[in-house]
Amino acid sequence: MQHLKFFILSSLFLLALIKGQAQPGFVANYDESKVPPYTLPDVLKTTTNVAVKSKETWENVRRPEIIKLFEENVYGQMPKTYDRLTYSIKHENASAMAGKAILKEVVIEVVRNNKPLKINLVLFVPTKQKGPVPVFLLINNRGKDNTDPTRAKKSDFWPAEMVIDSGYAIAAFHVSDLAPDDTANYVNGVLQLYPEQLTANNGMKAIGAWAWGASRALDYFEKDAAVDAKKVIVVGHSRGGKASLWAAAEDQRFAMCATNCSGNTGAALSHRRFGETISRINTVFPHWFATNYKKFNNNEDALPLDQHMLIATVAPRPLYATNASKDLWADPTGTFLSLKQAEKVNALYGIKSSLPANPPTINQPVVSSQMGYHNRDGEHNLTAYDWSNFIKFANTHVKK
Ligand code: GTR
Repeated sequence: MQHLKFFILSSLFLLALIKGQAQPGFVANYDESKVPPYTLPDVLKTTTNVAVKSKETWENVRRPEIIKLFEENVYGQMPKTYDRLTYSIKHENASAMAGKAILKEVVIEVVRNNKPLKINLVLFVPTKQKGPVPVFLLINNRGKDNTDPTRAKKSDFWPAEMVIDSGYAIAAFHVSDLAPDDTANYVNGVLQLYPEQLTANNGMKAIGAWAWGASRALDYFEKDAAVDAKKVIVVGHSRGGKASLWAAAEDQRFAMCATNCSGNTGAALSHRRFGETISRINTVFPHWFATNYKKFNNNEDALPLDQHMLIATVAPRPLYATNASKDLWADPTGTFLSLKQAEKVNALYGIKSSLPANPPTINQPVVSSQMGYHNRDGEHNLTAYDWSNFIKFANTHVKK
């Protein structure tokens, strides 16, 4: 009996550890009445307290200031230069998906200081479409079989057929090509090209590396006439959703961002301390964010920022965020509030803000607004439902 109890308890602990939710002594708050009072920095007020009233001041002063704050305190620097980027097509199939698509398996090679890095990109382009097409790019943080180029295995995590049928190209790369997702090995990727990042307190780590990889995929798209590099939609789920948001913030060439169930240090507000918190994420995933971010463990009130400001840096480009009803860990309310706070940047561009005043009910997607949102019924995941709304949203705001 004792043995059985021990077995069950240790299995549960192991499961929690795998899910990344175990941290001794950590109890997540899921009670709205226990959210502490907090004050968010205003997206439209500079650090020297100047009100931002024009898109010029936003673009020249406040936006760069916010990006700097996130580089310094959260995700680390984003290296912008390299010595060389080349690519080769490892495999091509002109009649993939029963003739609906062209498959390209691309190897992107980036070199800096004589050190090479290879990024494997899977790309399907619809055959029916004339001219360059917009493309959805997934930062894949789950199994590589989710983006099976042979299509023997199909997965709603990357529903390539559905996206192709909707007239978009679809691409993906795996995070492990940039930074393996573990504390010991994350250095064995792009950080080998930028070793100075490893010793800097504001050096990028895994999430920064994945976002950097998304920009290199975009560099490739600029060389491929089949896709429209001005219409690249960067998509990520959860930890990948934190990276897709950071990629869209750092690289204004991305035309749209989809950040799915990205939660803490993704789209949700940290000041709320609802569900996952900064100390919890930094403890269980010490290899994700810059060393400086650890200063804010159990110290949210000292943050000179919050995630609404990051969302604001994507504006006026369209952004779609999601949650799942059973995924309170990722704080659906805090995500919606974050979007609401960021919405006012669109007004500087004369774009009407049209998110509802309160979070929409479950399975009520808001797709007409420049900032879109839904809270899907169900668990923490990236599903065909989520993708179908990204497509509807992109049809309105990107494809046109
Ligand atoms: C969790 C982590 C979240 C989220 C998630 C995932 O364990 O706490 O921040 O990133 O993993 O990526 O699925």
